[in-house]
Amino acid sequence: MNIDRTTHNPHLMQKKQFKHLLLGTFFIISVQSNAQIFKPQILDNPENIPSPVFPVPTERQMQWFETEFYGFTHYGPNTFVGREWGNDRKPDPMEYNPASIPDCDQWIETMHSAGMKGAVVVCKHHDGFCLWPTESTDFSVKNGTEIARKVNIPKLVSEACAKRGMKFGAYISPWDASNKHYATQEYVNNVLMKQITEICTDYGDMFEIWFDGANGGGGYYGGEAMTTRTINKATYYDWDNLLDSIHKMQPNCVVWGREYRWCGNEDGYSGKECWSNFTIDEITIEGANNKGIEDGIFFIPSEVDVRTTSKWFWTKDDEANTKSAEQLFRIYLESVGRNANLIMNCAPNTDGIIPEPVVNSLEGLGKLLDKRLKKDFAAGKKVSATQTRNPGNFNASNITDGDKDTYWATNDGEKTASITIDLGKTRTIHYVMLQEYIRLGQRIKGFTIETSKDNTFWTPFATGTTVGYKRIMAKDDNTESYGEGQKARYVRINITDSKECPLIHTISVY
Ligand code: FUL
Repeated sequence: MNIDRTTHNPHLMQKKQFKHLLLGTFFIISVQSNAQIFKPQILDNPENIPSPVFPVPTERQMQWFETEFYGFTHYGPNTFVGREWGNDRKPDPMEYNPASIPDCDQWIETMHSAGMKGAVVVCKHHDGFCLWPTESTDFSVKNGTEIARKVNIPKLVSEACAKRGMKFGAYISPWDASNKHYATQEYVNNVLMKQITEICTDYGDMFEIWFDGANGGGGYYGGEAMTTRTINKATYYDWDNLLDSIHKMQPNCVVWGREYRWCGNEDGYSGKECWSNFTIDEITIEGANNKGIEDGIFFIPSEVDVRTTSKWFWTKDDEANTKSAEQLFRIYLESVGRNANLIMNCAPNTDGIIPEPVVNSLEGLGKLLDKRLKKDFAAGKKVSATQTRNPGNFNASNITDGDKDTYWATNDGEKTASITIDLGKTRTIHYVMLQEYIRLGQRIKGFTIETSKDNTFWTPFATGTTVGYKRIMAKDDNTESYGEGQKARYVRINITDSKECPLIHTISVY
């Protein structure tokens, strides 16, 4: 593979940014002491743009964050044999046995009704079966039943997404329990890489690729059932090389474990304090996946992965465990509302459709999102702030102008401030949503929210720590129920601590 590690690897790029920052600082110091001789460009900042607080997101990470909420489909041989992993069976392509062409349009329509903006489709799970006609192995639809041979799941899903303007992503399990080359270099170079290449070149634009850290060790491996073949996950898959190659094929696609991270649980919540800052040695730091690392030097935001039932693959019995729309709404608040993206599993059944109980809950979720988080009482309303960065275009009115590219800021060194929004009339407030301008880094470390009917007497609403891309605060940060709300005309946000001058592009009130 022909790779340029410096321009395509975000970690090397972030290291480079850091080095430039240090060099920049040195340069400023050295030119200042020789001010008569040089007129340094580096000090020109006519718009008074605040300096970044590193690490900062790449453009593709920004686009990923803006996708916020999307679906996951676990479907394949496991669906037909009632297993979650399927690593203990002799690989048999006939096990994947759809009676008719699966209705992928129904999958995506269901996700759309829930308010999702994309779909990540399992193309190959741990059992190694490929749901598209790959050249990389015989264990695929190519050697399946008459109907299976006509079905290409990534193709059908990508087309259904494109039809609705939804984004497309893919899951490919690096661990392959049936491939006889697994644990050798041959597997990484000629099996896994071939599979990734096929998926990244044949199905249009991708926004995310999921690699999964699971590795059961054992597997069938073409005859030697359950032989333990452990690998060193940190080195075996040659992550840097994979990352570079994927970006060459899919420039907008973020890569699991490198450009976004697993949130540390499958129960649907991110930490109340959640930093996108991280390190790649997270294993050594307790709880780091869930809350990030305040001073981590890499920008690797969190993604919450959750099931709508209790299993990843469908079984008839498990339909009874379908979470209610209210439960899914709470998960939304505790993921998207806590500076993480949310990927929600929608498992199709043996008839090739997402079953009715799950459809009902997802539609219900879409309705709750519309009812509770759509009409923004603060949109276009009057805002004032105790401090505003000057000179420049950083007025508090930027916070309610509906433009994510304009933001309010304070002067350098001013790390606390209060912002007051006048809603124009008394409203019943359930949620306050805050968004930092994270293109220049996640900065806020503490804030409180208060409300008032008369702009004189204030009642506490909630207290939080960091904000990031998006933080949705319920009354007392209690996500358990919708509650009564709090009646008020004025909302005041007090920033109590920040790494550097805080930058906020939007505050919404619902
Ligand atoms: C886990 C896997 O082992 C599960 O089967 C599922 O695919 C989930 C999303 O990730 O690590």
